[in-house]
Amino acid sequence: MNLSPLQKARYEYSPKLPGMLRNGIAEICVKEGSETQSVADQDKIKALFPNTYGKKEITFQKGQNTSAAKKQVVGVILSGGQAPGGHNVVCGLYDALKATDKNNVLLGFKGGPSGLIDDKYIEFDDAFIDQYRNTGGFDIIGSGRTKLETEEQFKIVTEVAKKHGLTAVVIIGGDDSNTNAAVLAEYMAAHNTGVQVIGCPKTIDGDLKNEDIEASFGFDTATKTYSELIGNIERDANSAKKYWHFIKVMGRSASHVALECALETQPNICLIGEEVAAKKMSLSQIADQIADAVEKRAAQGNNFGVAIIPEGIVEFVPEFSALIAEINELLAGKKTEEFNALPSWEAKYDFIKKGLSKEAMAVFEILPQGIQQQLFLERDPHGNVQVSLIESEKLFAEMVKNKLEERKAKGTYKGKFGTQHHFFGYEGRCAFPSNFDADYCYSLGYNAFMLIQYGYTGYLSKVSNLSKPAEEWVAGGMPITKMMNIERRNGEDKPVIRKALVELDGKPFKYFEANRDKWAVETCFTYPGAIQYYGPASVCDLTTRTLALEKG
Ligand code: FBP
Repeated sequence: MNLSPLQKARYEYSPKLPGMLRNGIAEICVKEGSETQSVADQDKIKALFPNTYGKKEITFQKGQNTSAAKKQVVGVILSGGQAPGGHNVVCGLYDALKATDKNNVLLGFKGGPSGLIDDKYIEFDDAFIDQYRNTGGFDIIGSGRTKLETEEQFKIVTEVAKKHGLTAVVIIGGDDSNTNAAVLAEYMAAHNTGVQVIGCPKTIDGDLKNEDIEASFGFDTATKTYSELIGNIERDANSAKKYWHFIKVMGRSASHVALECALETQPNICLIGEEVAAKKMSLSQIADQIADAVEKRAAQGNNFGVAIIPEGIVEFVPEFSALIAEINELLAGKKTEEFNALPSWEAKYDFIKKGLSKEAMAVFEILPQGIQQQLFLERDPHGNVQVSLIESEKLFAEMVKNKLEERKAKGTYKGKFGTQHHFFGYEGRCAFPSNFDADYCYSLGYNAFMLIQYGYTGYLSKVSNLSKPAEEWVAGGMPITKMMNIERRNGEDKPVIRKALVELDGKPFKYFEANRDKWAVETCFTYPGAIQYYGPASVCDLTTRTLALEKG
């Protein structure tokens, strides 16, 4: 393997554990808290999880380790999109497992949840693990988006577990994967398999958080990476003074990533999907809001600026979601073939016009042609529009341009409007984890093994008090059922972990709201610079503004 100087140096980094886990395995004991209840729909969740519901929250503390000695064979999978720090979860799990008993075994199932079904795995050893310490990516075993959710899959997993003598499975994933971890834990308990299931909270999107889980791992590094790039662009914009930059950032649904980047970089505009939905804003109203800022800045001679657009924005615009729903319907089943066979865009446009309602067509008509075509070309395997592929940064740039031309014609606007577009997503998902993510992830993995060793199942590895130095972090576990409620999914009532959207009365949004009018018109850019790995803790160990505001 070719190693960069930073990679070599990062191998030497010792991730910081919470103080209570630092005294060695022999001195970690459990303090049980009170029994838990699900956040809503208690009776229904209890009925669905008779073996794993209502268990106690637990915290680890310094004291005589009283866990039963038993050989552990643990399987681990990475599930869903990459997030910086995933390798350290595996390393922390491995180190705790080997420190407890060197005969314990850690198997990594490859390519995500499907690895557990197809029985594709490797057994980790020191030499292999050491190549991945403190590095980004999920390439240690790969990841995938197969969902482990059906009874049939659980039966196969039980067989695979039996074959290897697995005592536990650790699932590193987002809200869906951890929901499925809870269902698998219940299945394993109900069938007396003796296999425990523990989850770890992952996603750069930051939407797996609640009163127990303060942050999902990867959010810190990904947002720092995007903020560095946005800050660089702001400085370029402020130097050249000739472009408005429209920057889309990842976040499939919630706008936490966009909001954090805005708090870090103070751009002129940042759209927040949750606010757009709450105010039922139309595309035209959003474009007007941006055009107002462009116009005010132009009046001061500032024909440049930066606008952050969250990836999931269009789904929050009610009229746009209604349009998408109609398009999905219009092309359902065989109608896609019929549509694709039409000889020209004009013929296709005619087909669309006949098929859509008047309201949907009115929205369709205001979209730039490139976006219109995208809506019909980029489809997922179920034939649905792939909303995350819509180039919303271009959509809004184009719509704002049209608005400004109208204003120019009326004589109210006299500026220049040159645009550049960017999409920051994959750039941040495999970055070297920040010190925060390196420490947090290692702690989550280490802690996950302690939960296994103490016999818990259906728990999420929980490390909290994260806005404080690692020494003061609190390690423990929370029954996943505590975070669940019933939601409608694909026409059925399902028990799920509630996805955390941006709270409009939360401190991070309130701070943004209190400052954004000034940021829109003045040039208040801040330049966070690159993630720092070495140097004073006040620079290197800082976590997100979101966490600082929420917990500060
Ligand atoms: P997870 O929810 O699995 O953590 O993935 C999040 C994410 O990075 C989103 O921000 C983005 O929309 C999506 O994954 C992209 O997925 P893919 O890697 O399949 O293109």
